[in-house]
Amino acid sequence: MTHGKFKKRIHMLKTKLSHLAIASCILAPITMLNAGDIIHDAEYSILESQHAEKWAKDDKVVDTKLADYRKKNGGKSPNIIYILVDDLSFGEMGIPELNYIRGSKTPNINKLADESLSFMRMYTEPSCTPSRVAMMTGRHPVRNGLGEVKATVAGAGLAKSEVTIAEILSKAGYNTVHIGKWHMGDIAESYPHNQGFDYASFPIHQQVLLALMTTECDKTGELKGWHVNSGKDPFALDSKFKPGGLVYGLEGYKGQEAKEVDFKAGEEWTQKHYDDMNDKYQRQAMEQLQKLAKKDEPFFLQYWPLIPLDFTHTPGAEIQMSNGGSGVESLYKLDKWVGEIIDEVDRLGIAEETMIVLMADNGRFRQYDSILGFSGTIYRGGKVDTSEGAVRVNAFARWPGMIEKDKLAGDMIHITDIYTTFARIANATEYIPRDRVIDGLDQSALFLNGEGNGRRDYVFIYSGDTLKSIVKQKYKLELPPPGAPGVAAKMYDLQRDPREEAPSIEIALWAGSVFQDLTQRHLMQMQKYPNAKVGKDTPYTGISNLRPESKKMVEDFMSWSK
Ligand SMILES: [Ca+2]
Repeated sequence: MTHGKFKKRIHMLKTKLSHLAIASCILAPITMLNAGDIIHDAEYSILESQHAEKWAKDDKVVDTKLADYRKKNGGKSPNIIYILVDDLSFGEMGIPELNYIRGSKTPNINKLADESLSFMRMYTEPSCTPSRVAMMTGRHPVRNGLGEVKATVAGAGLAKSEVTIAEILSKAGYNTVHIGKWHMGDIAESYPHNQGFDYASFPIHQQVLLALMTTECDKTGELKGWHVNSGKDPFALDSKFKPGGLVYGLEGYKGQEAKEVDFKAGEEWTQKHYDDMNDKYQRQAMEQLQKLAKKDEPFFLQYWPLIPLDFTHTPGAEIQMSNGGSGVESLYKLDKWVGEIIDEVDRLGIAEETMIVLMADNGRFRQYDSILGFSGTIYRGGKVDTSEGAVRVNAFARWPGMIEKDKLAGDMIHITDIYTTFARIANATEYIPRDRVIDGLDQSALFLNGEGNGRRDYVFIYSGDTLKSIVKQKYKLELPPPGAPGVAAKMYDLQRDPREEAPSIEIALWAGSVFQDLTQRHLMQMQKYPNAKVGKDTPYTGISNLRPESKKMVEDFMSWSK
């Protein structure tokens, strides 16, 4: 191919929807879907058409395994514990060899890995809110307006119209509890107890507001100048410029208003509050586990800890890891907590009735590497990037007797697949909505039949609402920025170049056109099923005991947004 032809071919990647002829013939399989089938991304229908026979056979095996399991357990589906670790690159947990290299320890998570199927190719979204939304809704967050991380008060969040995994499992008879980080909005409809959980204990915001906007971090310069009293600027005229009156920890029961807990009017948020909040979530996770295990129905316990994100060492605490970073120290603590939970599952005698899945939500917060002590390990970049370092994480699934222990799986899997797979394992697939695109694929054959039974060989990587990268098999395309020439598209062989350091023209020459088709299929389908809107409301609705300073802050916020 001449350079001119190549350039033209790559350029077509950006022409989006101009080639209707190709797209309409490619879209045909979608329109043929029976009403009642889950609508997956267009790319999935390409795979399905090539593997329908094998997958139907495999599905029968999965159905038999699950039916036999329920028969042995009085008709009950298994309990599910889902632990999501924040901002941790692949290799930071579950792999003892890498603990040595990093000067860290994660003995309990390493033991969990030995008892689990470990996923070698788990992809997430590039940051906290998007990954959490993807897991809860089975959809890329671009589809529901939550592609961006919400850092401060926003008056926005997960819309009521989204159908969460907690709602699905509730319908199937599960008791559902969420403990810890939520980070999907500061409006009533977004709160976990209004999105399918019977009970939830969670901070309304994330760790920038909880672990960095502390008086300690202001003084040490880890988050400069945010505090209303930091520095005296005689020329600062706007007294409303710096954030104040934030709401911290909430607790809520399904159908009721939330209550702010453990914080009084006029109090200052400190590192001690953050430490206490973390300790409390671990305590509550243990208490809820004990309570849930006593009930007749199966349970879904979701525990999303705030640590290892921790920017200041707890005063007086001994540094225990040779790495010494605050995050690495906190990971050691979290590892102990994970061990406590797993030991409790075993002690309660429910190990064989409980599937435990532990994974990270995205790569490390690299801007704070020097404090946290984390690293990208094998991959380049960290959260908010679209390199593998942003979206490749460790993930483990343990279910004795049902998931083979001490195995690895090279199959590609995405965080949205957790949604669809949990639904299937809980015998609740019928509650997955059929009126919207569900990106999550059913990977129960991979979970239960092991490596080689995955159903995905592609992942779309969005940054906000912009499609930035596409992975197909071992190849990755980084789309050129708007206005850049087509040849600026970079392609990588992720096995030869896992750090994405040397874009390969040799791949681009043959793969340009196939990536173009793939992109078009995806975008065409998005026109057919338009993206939904983010939920919007006054911030801090649905809280029964707002402090006066929080009410004032809301009043100010609403005056700006008028
Ligand atoms: Ca995160």
